[in-house]
Amino acid sequence: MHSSRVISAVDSHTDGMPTRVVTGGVGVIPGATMNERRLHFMAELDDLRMLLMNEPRGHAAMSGAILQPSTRPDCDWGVLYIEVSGCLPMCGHGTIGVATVLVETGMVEVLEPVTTIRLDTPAGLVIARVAVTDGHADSVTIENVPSYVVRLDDTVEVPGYGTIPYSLAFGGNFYAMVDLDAVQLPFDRARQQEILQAGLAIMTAINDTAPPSHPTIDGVDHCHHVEFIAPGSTAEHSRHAMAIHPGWFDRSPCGTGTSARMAELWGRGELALDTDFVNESFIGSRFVGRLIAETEVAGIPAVIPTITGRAWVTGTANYLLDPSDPFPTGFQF
Ligand code: PYC
Repeated sequence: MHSSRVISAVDSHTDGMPTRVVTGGVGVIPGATMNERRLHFMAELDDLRMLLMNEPRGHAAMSGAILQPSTRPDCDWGVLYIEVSGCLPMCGHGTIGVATVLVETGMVEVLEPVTTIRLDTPAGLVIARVAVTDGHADSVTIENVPSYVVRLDDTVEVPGYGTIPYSLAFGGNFYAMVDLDAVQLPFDRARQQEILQAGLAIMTAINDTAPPSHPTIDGVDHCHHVEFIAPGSTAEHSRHAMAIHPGWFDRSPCGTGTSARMAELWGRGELALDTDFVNESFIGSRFVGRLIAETEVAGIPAVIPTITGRAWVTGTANYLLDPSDPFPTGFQF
């Protein structure tokens, strides 16, 4: 066995969506903040993301998180989110996976019934409260970054689809929210390729004509997620198909997407603070969200969401790179 790299990881899934939590073999990424580390990683170290996310070590819907020492004195760990599509500023299912792994491996001091972990993410401080019984992480509630509406009831011209009504909100990433009826497709996984094609066309049209930009987080300036809202969804219980660049669906109910959706409903006056919102994924798994406070982002009215979900550890591994491997950055199929 020959290896030029050895990366240690604990694999998990959050309500169906994988998070490969990298616990060793990376070293400290340069940067004074986690967002600086994210920008440095994307420019200089992206080979590592591709090695761990692409086939054959990952797959077309792979997701992960690299643990780092925190850059701020008030946090326990820093987190860099990695996916097939790049490095997200924040990932809800990934944070629930990270918190579960930190508790179940003893990488934080574990307190019962609740272990509180403060995480330094590229999008800002995220607090994870883990319900623990006999060392087992039963569920995780994350307090997410401020979430806000960018636009309500706008339209975009989408080649092949016509004029599509949508709203756009930030919940850690930017999300376009579109009624599935607007692209005349049913909420049916048998039609996933058509739904995906519509989602990719909508995000391209938005990015070409009116790309969003976060006022305080550098390099967060595009929409790579389209949340297709299923018919019959309400401000209490919503079902959706989350189409993500470059071509996959979130299996989990998407923590940052749930946050964006709650910000949108709050912006419409349809969701009050301290009220449960159940968000259901394309595979039927659920997160429970709440808005717990109002705040602002560079003068824009915003809300603080919490998201509750569950994750399970699925394995531990050392991922190797043999110097003669013809696919050192993997491949997408
Ligand atoms: O849970 O925030 C999330 C997420 C983003 C992309 C996939 N999952």
